[in-house]
Amino acid sequence: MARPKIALIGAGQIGGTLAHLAALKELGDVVLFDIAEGTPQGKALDIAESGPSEGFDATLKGTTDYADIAGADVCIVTAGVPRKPGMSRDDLLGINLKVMKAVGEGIRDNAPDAFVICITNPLDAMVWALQKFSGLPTNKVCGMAGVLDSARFRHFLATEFNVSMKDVTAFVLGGHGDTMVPCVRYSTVAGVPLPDLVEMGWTTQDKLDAIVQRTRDGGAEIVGLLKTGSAFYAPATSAIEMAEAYLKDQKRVLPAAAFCDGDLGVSDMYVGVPTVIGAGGIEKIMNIKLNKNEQEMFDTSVKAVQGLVEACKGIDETLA
Ligand code: A3D
Repeated sequence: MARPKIALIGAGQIGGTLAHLAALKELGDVVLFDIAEGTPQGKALDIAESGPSEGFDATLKGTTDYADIAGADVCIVTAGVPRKPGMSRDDLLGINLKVMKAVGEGIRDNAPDAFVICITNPLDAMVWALQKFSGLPTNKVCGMAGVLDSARFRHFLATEFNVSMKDVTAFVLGGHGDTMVPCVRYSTVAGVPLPDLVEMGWTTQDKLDAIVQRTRDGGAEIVGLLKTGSAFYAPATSAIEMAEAYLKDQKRVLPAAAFCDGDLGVSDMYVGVPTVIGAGGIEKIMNIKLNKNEQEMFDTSVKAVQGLVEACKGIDETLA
């Protein structure tokens, strides 16, 4: 059986890391696409030359021609520009919307059967626009943010409790922005919810609140340290987790920016929700119950995403 084909649209910091991880995990053959002539070809060759030492057989090809992504099983989109210090994700909207149009059409014309994972910011609005521009089914187009935000939350919690990352489950709902909703009640250490751990004296409410805020600011913290761009190792790892769930039909329960059609009270919009990812793409959205406080935070987050979607419609009339 032929190896799966993984097309990475954007060969920058995240794109290069995605290619390396996909090859190391032998998820399939990799095509790196970018408009910057030389960058995708150089990165593909560099990573391919690590194959003999690592012992992987995946092929890597760099290209500036969309024809090379033909028949891709998975497309991961990072094309666009990242944040610089002082910028919000929303500041990227105008530039990256134009990029989504070109990418959406490129995928539509060359890889219409692919499972598409968008990473470009502002995430929830860009994945919405990408689905519209590409015309692919909504269950085959999603955005990566929740896996990363949840991983950051889990990392901070495991460090605070001094327990294995493996035993900390957590998830984050809503838009990938300052209004994201880390779900404290649904986050656990080996099944024990965080509020119980506060009662048990494992941490204090103040410390937990600070961790929630640090999770919300997780992207900005890295941007502030790097100064020249945004996070790329953990974002790439998170998207690879989603791609693997699709390619291996793992039915993983992962938070993702998924198209909501009445789910969690949201309609005709992409927002971060718990999903099941398998061979059918986004196979299911878990319609979890939120309490009053969580619902208010979720509504605020949804409203922020809605504002960005409206801004997209204002910029490109074909989206209206
Ligand atoms: P960067 O290293 O600048 O790579 C972006 C690449 O896109 C560059 O190589 C560009 O040449 C290329 N590009 C630009 N326009 C096009 C086009 N029309 N077609 C194809 N390629 C193009 O950025 P990065 O890899 O660090 O980040 C990529 C995106 O991911 C940015 O928008 C970030 O804001 C976003 N990001 C999202 C998250 C989430 O959790 C959602 C996390 C981190 C970064």
